[in-house]
Amino acid sequence: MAEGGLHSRFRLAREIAEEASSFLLSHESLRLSTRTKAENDYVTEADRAVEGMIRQSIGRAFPGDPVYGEEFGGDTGGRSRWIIDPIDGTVNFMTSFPDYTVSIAYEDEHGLAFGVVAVPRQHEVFSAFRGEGAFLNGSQIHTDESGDTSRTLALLVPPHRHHEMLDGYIVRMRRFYEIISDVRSIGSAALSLCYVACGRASMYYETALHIYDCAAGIVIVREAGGMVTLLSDDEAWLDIAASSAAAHRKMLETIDG
Ligand code: 2AM
Ligand code: CA
Repeated sequence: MAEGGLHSRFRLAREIAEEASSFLLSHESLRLSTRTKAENDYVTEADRAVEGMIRQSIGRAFPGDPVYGEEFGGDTGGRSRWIIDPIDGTVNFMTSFPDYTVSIAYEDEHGLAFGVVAVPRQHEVFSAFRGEGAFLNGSQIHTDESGDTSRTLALLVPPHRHHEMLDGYIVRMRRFYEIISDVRSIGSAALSLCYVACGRASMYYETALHIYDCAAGIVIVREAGGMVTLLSDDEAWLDIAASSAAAHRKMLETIDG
């Protein structure tokens, strides 16, 4: 696709993310309409409503574009597709914890082309287009490349849906304490990636994610100067390590032990 076509999709993605953000802020009461999809895996009326809105807007502007989303599935591996998560951090939304996001990405034959992550409660929108840098509310952002991780945060999220994997993760988590100041666990993969992108944390490590949780955030980290390694390549089970470029080797060594 010509760059013009991609840029108009990027513009649309930013508009949609803002609309979805306003909708979620004014419909937070929908958090009470929760259903359980699987153990520790929930969906609210808001997840479905927002995915419907996003699909409608894409369909109106670009009929025929394949869309892959968490709630309604769709195209999983074509050459070009939208990858959307209407609410990343559903448990946060459900419990009124403020860290939930709307995540919209686009992938073409060269890989991930752009990503937009809106954070309704913080009135923040992160976005990045391949080769053009990463932005937070219009200002360019960069990873923390100071190289000294001892005063920075690592975002570590134990595998809460796979308790059999907890022990191994906690051993790795213990090693992280040797190289960083402290640990946080946000509960939205998209937001965790954005926090690495803008230097609020220097590392993020989580396992067993889906591509829609992290596609937009991956572009944003890379365009902010950081590095992302996918430690597994199954898009329904992604183990992800993201950090500043300066800290990436140290991070991978810490995971490997
Ligand atoms: P979600 O809120 O869209 O479900 C929190 O650790 C991260 O894990 C969030 O990005 C969350 O996305 C994701 N997550 C929650 N349940 C999941 C599941 N069953 N499979 C994969 N990722 C999930
Ligand atoms: Ca979701």
